[in-house]
Amino acid sequence: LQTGCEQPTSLQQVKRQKELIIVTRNSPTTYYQGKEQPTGFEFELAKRFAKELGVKLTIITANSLPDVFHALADNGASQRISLAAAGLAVTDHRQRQVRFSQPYMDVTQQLIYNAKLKTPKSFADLVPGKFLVLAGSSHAERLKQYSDQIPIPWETTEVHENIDLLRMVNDGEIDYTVVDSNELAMNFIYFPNIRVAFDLAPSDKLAWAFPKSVDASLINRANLFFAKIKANGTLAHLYERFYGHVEQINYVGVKTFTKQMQKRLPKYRNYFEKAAESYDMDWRLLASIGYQESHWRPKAKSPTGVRGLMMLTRATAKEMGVSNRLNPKQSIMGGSRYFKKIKARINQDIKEPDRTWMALAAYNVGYGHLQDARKLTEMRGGDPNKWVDVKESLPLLSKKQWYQLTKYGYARGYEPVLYVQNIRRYYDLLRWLTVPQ
Ligand code: VAL
Repeated sequence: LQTGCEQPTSLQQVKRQKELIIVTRNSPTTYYQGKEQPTGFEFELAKRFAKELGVKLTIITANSLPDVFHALADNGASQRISLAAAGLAVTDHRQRQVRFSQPYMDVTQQLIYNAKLKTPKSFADLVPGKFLVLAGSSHAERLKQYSDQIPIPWETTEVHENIDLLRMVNDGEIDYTVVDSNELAMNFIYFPNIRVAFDLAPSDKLAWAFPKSVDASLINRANLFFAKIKANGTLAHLYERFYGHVEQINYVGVKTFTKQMQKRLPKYRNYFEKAAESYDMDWRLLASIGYQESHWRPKAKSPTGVRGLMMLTRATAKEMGVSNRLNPKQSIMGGSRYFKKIKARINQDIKEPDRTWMALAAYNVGYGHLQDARKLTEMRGGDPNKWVDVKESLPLLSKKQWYQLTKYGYARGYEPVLYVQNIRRYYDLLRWLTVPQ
């Protein structure tokens, strides 16, 4: 009838303008500039959604949470913003202002305090001090609901991000804050003085927010997209990439690490840098391997006969031209060269960073076992080129029903998984705490 004059749907609109414009926050869990390109969990999701729609992605960053919602509300006007992808929790209050997609992640709000304070078991235990949360956040909304139980005043800020609040608690500038569990998981390794007091029930669901006035077409398309990436493992893969390896860190480990970074590492840093230069690698990765192997102790020894800073076997040492395994320089050069050699054997189809994780696993458990685990991964319907899948199969190498199917048989398959996890956490710390040369 009058199709020609009808308003385009929100989905048609995006396709016509050939551009998906989203608003987000610049933060570790959402969107930030990585070493070479932008990254962040929300960015990676949005990038894939835009690709699926066949349009280009444009990012607008809001300076605060209230600004995220203003940007959405003003959307019809000039900015043409389609949605907000900003780690947003679905809350009652917000549901009156915006429309949410299906959730893509569950998180828990956690009360964070400085370790020198007494552990609060509940709000009633909070002692007078500074309690700060993000303005307009799901956290502020939750605190309002609990207000009759909270004995001290709390304030909100528009000028900080949650990462700042964590640092401020760590440094004793404030006493309490609330952040989401995913934000804490990703960042607490950098803040040894913060602790979780308790969870603020119930848990929250994170979703994308759309302008209230919008028709359902783009939201439906986003829901389809979420259903698809849940089913095909993309979401799990992204989750592992951003949050996977920090889960099991313990505070003692971080403290010892940072202590040894000042005490032992300076003596060997030079050798790691030389080795990295010779073999075209990041010295901080090599140093992380060295820490995992021996805590940077050149005279380390194990009952199985491996020794030295990089814990080389006699055979490997010989192959790498190491005449004295207890000489730290030789050990570092030899170990790095050996790692390089193993890495070169890893299937060319495996992309970074998975390539590095697989090489580390092979360095730890042996190349043959890694290949076995990759075959098991394939048999089980996983992707043998993805670390997130292969690390599920490695532990099966210690179970007979599985190892009897493999070429190289039994292996302590849990070890390489822990090994890689530890090294990734040390590597994160070193990248955070050292300035590149
Ligand atoms: N999830 C919180 C919120 O919804 C923050 C971290 C964005 O307000």
